[in-house]
This record gives sequence, C-alpha cells and structure tokens, in this order.
Amino acid sequence: MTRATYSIALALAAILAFADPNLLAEQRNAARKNVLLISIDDLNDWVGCMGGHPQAKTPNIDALAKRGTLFTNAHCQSPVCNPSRASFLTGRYPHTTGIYFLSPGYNQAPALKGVPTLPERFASAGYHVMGVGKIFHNRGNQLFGRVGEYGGGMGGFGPRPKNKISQPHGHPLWDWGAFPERDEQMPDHKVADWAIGRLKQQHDKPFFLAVGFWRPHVPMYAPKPWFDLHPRDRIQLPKTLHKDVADLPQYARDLTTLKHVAPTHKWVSESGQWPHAVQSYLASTSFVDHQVGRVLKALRSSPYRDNTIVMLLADHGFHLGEKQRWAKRSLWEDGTRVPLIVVDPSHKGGQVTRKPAELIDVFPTLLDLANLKADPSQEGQSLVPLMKNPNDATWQYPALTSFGPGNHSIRSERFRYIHYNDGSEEMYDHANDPHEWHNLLAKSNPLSDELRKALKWHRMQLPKQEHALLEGGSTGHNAFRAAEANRRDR
Ligand SMILES: [Ca+2]
Ligand SMILES: [Ca+2]
Repeated sequence: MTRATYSIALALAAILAFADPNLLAEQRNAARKNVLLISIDDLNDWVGCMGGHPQAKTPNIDALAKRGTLFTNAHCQSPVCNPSRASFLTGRYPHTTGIYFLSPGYNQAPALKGVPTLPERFASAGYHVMGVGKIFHNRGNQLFGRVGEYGGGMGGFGPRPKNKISQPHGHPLWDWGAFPERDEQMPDHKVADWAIGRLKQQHDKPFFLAVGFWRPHVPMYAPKPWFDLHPRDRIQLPKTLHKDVADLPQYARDLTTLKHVAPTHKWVSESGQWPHAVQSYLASTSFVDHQVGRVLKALRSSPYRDNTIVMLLADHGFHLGEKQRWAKRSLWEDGTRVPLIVVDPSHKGGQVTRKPAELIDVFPTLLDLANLKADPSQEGQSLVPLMKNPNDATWQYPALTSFGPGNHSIRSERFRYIHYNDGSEEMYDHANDPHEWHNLLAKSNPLSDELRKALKWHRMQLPKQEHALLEGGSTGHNAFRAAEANRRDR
C-alpha cells in the first residue's frame, strides 16, 4: 500500500467509525453530563451512613449520601478485587466470564472479547476519559492511557516500614499501625491531588473521571492523626457470636479459611491485636474519607458542580473478626455488602433505599443517567427507577455474589441464601438476624410455610449456567481447590 492509499484507507476507516448513528447522536448531544466515579478498595459498611460500625467517622461520604441516593443493601458480585472489578467494569457476572478469583485479568477472558469496558464505552461516546489509582486490578488500568489519560497508581499500597508493626509473620501486605508520618506520603493523597488537578482544568468535552483509592486495603497504615481520631482504649470490637461457625456446612468453613493469606482470628485475638486492627481499619477509612472529601470539594468549586454525576462504591466487604475470620473471600454480609451512593443533578437528594442493588448495575445506571444508549447484553439493571422511587418501585432483582463455580449467594430485601458447590446451603433472615448468626437451614425444626416459600424462590435465582473456572494461581483458586479436595475426601 502506498502512503497515499494508506491515508485514504485511514480516513475511510475514521468516517466508518463515526457513521454509527447512535454514536454520532451521542457525541453531538451538547447537554451531556460529566461522570465522577470514586472507587474505594476493600471498604465494607463501616461508614457512618451505613451503620456498620458505631465508631466509623466518614463525614465526607456521609455528606455525599445526603446529596443523592444511598443504597444500603448493595452487594459486590465477587468478594475479591479482580473479579469484582472485572464484573462491574464490563457489566458481566463472574459466572458468565469465568473470572471468579484474582486471576486472570478481564482482558484474558474469552467471554469478554470485544466487550467494551466502562471507560471505553464513554470514550466511544465522545467523552474525555481519565483515570487514576486503582480502578481495574493491576495492569488493567493501562487501558485508561489507551482511551484517554491514566494518572498512574501513585505508589499502590504505599510505603512500608522497614519492619512490620503488628503482625510479624504472614503475607507481606498483612500489617497495621500508624505509618507513615504525613498524608502527603500516601498514594491516596496523590491520587486525590491528580483528580483535583483535572477538575481544575477546562474541558472542551464532557469528562469521565475515575478515581480509585487504595485504602483501607491492607496494609492498614495511615498517619497517626487518623489513629488519634479513634483512640484504641475506646475501640468497640465488632459484635460476634461465640461459636458462630458451628451451624455452617463444612464446605463453607473450608472455603472461607483453607489456604487463605489473612491472619487467623485465633492469632489476632490471642495476640491482643484485635482492638489495634479495628482501630487501624477505622483510621484508614477516615483517612480515605478525607481524600474523598478533597476531591468532592474540588468538584464543588469547579464549573462542573451542577452537571456531574457522582458515583461512589467499594469493590467488596471485609471481615474484622465476624464469623471468626478476617479479610474478604466470603459469601456472607460482611464479605458482600458495599457502600453505593449515586448523586445526579436531576434527581432528589437525601434518599435511602433498602432494595437490593449490585455493583454490576453501575454500568447500566451510568449509561442511563448520561443518556447514552443502553446495552441489552449487560447483565445488571439501571438503578434509576430506585432513584425516582426508592421505596415503592417494583424491584424483583436480588443481588448475586459468587466465589467459584457452584458457590453463590442470593441477597434479597429480607433474606440471604447461600448455595455451595457440594449442595450444602445456608439461609439467614435479616428481619431478625442482621449479623447472620443463625443459619435457618441448620436447624432440625421444619421451616415455616413462609420460610419454605422464600427458600424455594431464592433457589430459583441461582445461575442456570456457569462458565468454567478460568485457570490462574491465586488465594481464591487455592481455597476453592482445598474445599473441593476435602469434599471428595468426606
Ligand atoms: Ca478490593
Ligand atoms: Ca452461626
């Protein structure tokens, strides 16, 4: 091909790319709103407005919730970073893609070939796309550079002291305590700085800005003033039930403990570190809330304050001793419940809904709020009906969370039902058991008619087909295999 014919071919390709009437209409729409997406790593419901811990101090997230709709019954699709993010950034469930654990990345799944991610979709609609920090897992974030700008990870999980502070053994990331000295040394401070810089710029096109914070993910380090906000001698431990795990199927206990990298609850409690670890999580959360506040303040003082959709979420929950365990990787409320707040200039603020919501709903919701064409192949629902009518909307969609093939939890407005790959089950009634202490299916008494009906309905919500587990080496893979091996031995 000569240079001239090559140029003509390029020009033709460009014309064809823009000839899609939907894309053209989207790009021409002058009244388009900007999007600010804030993602927080490993933040459970220990947020003031979520009520997960009485001592949580998150004034900025609480104020954001007052300006929009707070989904108090929102859940991740997987209780681990990579699959959760792969799911909400593509609009596909883990059982559709086979990405159940920390590997492989979203771009290696055959089922996701040709599926646009959230930032790519906004780029094709003519948005200026920007990202900073942790949005995708690991190298997936380089995608922002290909469709727009990526500000970098800013140092990831951050600086670490020469010697661990609290947990001398175990995984290198598993530690907690006051460190380093100043906020400015923290990657999340730099993530916020980058986002603030972009909010101060003049943008000729509408923007999609994704800001991904790294805390409270381990190591639970934050500068000392954030610890002083939560004095250790007054720390309340999470409410737990002695021998809570006694009524769990053996498979559930195996899947949530075998081959895990978090410290055991036995070690944390016997070493006297439990209050310190809780303090460190609360301190890390207050620190990240402060960074969220800095970004939101910059938005408020910018020309974009009245035409920007703000969405705040976390990728999954976190145990701090509940069910006698630590970290994520469980199908219980502590593992799946996440903060989810949506603020849109054309919707009322100060709304709260208990209807189940899923992170997989984020993509269709943003398309809906931004007036972009819906993608029927996406598996989530737009949450806009709940923003219009938070309590009375007809809403029959429960939240599905998966941890390996055959291991699924169904969370409805009132119940949680869990099905494991060996056929064992759990059910909890949140109307009188908010901590999921009493597995209704472990009792010898027959279920009431009402509960039997509920059980039947929840069983019917399980995935009908499942993509096979994509191979990879990760804690999740190891735990899943260990649970499967024990099951075969029984
Ligand atoms: Ca995470
Ligand atoms: Ca129990």
